[in-house]
This record gives sequence, C-alpha cells and structure tokens, in this order.
Amino acid sequence: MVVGFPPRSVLVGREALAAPAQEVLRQNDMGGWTRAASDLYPHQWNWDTGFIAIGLAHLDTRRAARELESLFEHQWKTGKVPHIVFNPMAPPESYFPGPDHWASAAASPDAPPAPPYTSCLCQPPTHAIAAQRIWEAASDGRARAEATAFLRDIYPKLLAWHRYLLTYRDPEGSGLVTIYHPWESGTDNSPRWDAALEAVEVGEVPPHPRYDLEHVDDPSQRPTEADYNRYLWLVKLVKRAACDEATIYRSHPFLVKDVLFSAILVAANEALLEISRLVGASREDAELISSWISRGHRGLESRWDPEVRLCLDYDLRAAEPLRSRTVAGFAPLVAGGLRPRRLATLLETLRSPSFLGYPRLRRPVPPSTSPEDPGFSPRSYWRGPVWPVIDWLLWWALERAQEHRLAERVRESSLDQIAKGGFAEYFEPFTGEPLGSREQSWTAAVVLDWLASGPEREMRAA
Ligand code: 9WN
Repeated sequence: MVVGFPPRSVLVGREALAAPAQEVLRQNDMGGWTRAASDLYPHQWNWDTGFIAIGLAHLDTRRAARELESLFEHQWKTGKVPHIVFNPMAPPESYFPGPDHWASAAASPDAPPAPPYTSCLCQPPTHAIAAQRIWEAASDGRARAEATAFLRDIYPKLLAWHRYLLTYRDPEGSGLVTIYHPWESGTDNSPRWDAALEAVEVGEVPPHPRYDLEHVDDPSQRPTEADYNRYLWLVKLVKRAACDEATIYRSHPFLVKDVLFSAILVAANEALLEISRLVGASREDAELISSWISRGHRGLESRWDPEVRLCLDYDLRAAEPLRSRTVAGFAPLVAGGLRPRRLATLLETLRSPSFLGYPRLRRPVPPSTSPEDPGFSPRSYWRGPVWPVIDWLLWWALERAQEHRLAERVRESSLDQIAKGGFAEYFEPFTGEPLGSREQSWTAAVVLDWLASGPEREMRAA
C-alpha cells in the first residue's frame, strides 16, 4: 500500500523513534533474517543485512548475530556473498527480477545449494563492521562469551568474502573493487554510472513487469524503463557467462572500479583485523588483512581528483574516470586514516554549496547527488534524494575522524527528518518528503544505532 505525505504515523520527536523503529524491524523479521522492506523488497539483501545487524545489536546481540549468519549460509564457494537471497515464501509477483530470473545462476559450480535461490551479483561488505559492533554491544559476561563464539564462527567466512573481493574483483591488485552491475554498488541509478551504461549496447530484453512501481507514489522515484532494460541486459550477460568471473572480466561491457564499495571494504578490513585479534587468528592472517588495508588506501588515493575535490569511480572499459559529483566521492572519509590535508579538503567539499551548504536544502544532510551535478534529480532514487543509510555511513566516518560536531549535526538532522517523515527509504532533499519504500529496515536500524550512540543516549527514553 502506498502512503501519502505526511506519513500515516506522525512522529513527534526523536525520543518517540525508538519504539516504532523496533516495530519496523519486528514486522520485517522473517525468523532469523529480515526482509529489506515490508512491501517493495520482500527478500534478504546483502549490504542491508550488515546495517540491520548493527541496529539489532542494540536490541538482542544473539538475534543480530543470527542476521549475519543467515546471510552467510548462502555464501558462494568463491567466497562471494550474494546481493539477494530470495525468500521462497514471497509471492512470485512481489519483486522483479525474482528467484526464477536468477535460477540459472544456481547451475554455477560455485553456487550454494538451492532453493533458496540467490542472485549471482554482490554488494558492499558491511558485515565485518556489523560483526565487530555486535561484539562491542555484548557487554555482559554471557552475551560477551556468545558474541566471541559467534566471531570465531563467522571470521573464516568474512575472510573468504574479503579475499574474494581482493582477488576476483581486483585481479589488477589496484586496491579497488570492480563491479559488474550498478546493483552491485547499492546506488543503482546514480549518475555515477551514466557514462559507463551509455556505452553498453543493449540487446533484446523481453518485456518485464515493474512490480516496484506499485509500491511508490509516482514512477519518478524509481529507475526508468531505459535503466531497467540496461540492468536486465547486464544480468543476461552475467548469466550467459555462467557467472564465471574470468569470463565476465574478459567479455562484460560494464566493468567499473567503485570507490564507495572499495572504501567500505577498507573499513570492513579494519574491523576484520580487530576480529582476527579477538579470535586469536594467525599472524599471517593479520599481515594479509593489513596489506589489504594499505592496498585499499593506495587505490583510493589513485582516484582522487584535485579539481572536483572528490574521489572518482573509474570505467575500466573506457579507461577513464567517471566524473559525477555524488556522495560516493567521500569514499576516502569512509575508508578512514586520512592525512590532515586530505581530510580538510574533503570536509570543505562536504560543507560547500555542492553538498551540505546548498541553500535550498531542507536540512543539512547530504543529497546522494550534488544539486550542482547535471545528473541531479531531487525525487529520483539515487540521483538526488537523501538516504538515511548513507547519512549513517558519513556520520560514522566523521566520528572516526574525530569530527564530532559535524557528525552530530548529521545525526541530529537525519533523526529529525525521520521523526517528521517516518522510516522511509529516502527523502526529497528540498522538502523532506519521504520517498520510496516505507518501513525500510535499514532506516529503522540506523535510527536505533544513532539513538544508542548520541551524546544523550536517547535509547534510554524508549
Ligand atoms: C536492487 C534493498 C536494496 C538496496 C539497494 C537499493 C535497492 C534494489 C532495487 O534496494 O536496490 O538491488 O530493486 O531497487 O538501491 O541499495 O540494497 O534495500
């Protein structure tokens, strides 16, 4: 059902957010895993799971651990963690492309047993970050012992996942992850991918349903039909290559080094390094993970653009950078460990009229695409709207960079936006209107983490 603006539950203040956030997660709990949203996304998504586990950690660390475990039960033999694990109970007409569309991927010798079917793409690795936060949240004796046992169990799986990204997705040893599809970035129709997608010659794509449009107020909030034709064509090519990485690398028309994905991997490797210490892993492991971290920093540094003062993605096929100004450009901030000058420049860009200082913004929270970018569109998905989950990533990065005042402004403003508009997937940056799915799990999850992390520890008010 589509809900208009203002939302059905008018939330009066931040302190009123804890209970409804818990309720969103409870409603979307499918028993050991959480669907991404109640209507638009009835399956388990890869990077959503990491964020959801971070929120759940404040309610029940054992349940939070289960969220990650359930996703990793569907890890591929290569170490890849699939971008979607399909819910066998979801009606066939609830999401497209659904399990039938991906069933042929299960024929790959690397695929996990099916059903449930999985997509053969992946998404940014938020999971080690979540695993570390679950351990930190498990403060009393018994919970801590359980969380340590959980870390022991998940550590080799996380290591295999990161190794997959550092090998199959970076055969050049560049420190940057190659994506095969905009869905892998998690920022699907961002202008980041326009130039690379334009160069893809789209072949025949059979007519297909758009169930997604039934769950939003107007189609402008979702990718266009032309976007979907490209997405489905790329899926067809990946399936035609039998999901074989070497074949894809040789033949695929969309091969892009994604800086935000790569930065999340650096931050996840920092978490993995700490986990390796907590579980008493070998010194070789620690050295390997440390080398991945250094390689990631070098890779991001190589993509720094002094003119736009952001980090830029790189199109391997065209051998040139992709020049859009989007939040992904703050990737080095997300990766952390910045030299003071680079940090200062990134913060200047963040505060400038290109992002937080844009005069028409309803609140000082970053639009997904700079309003000064030609690809900007305020209602269209990743082309302009504000995404709470991205606000969380930037807030977390700012906290780690000791930029507490700016971090707090982002946290406060984002909570305020959600208090007024509900647990939407994304928001119009000039009006604060909630857009996309309502009752989005990761929005509720980051709210719980923010309430537990703010100076006044607002969770206590719940
Ligand atoms: C395709 C689930 C996912 C998020 C992505 C977001 C959106 C799917 C879609 O929803 O993507 O993967 O159908 O639009 O872009 O980041 O993981 O919340």
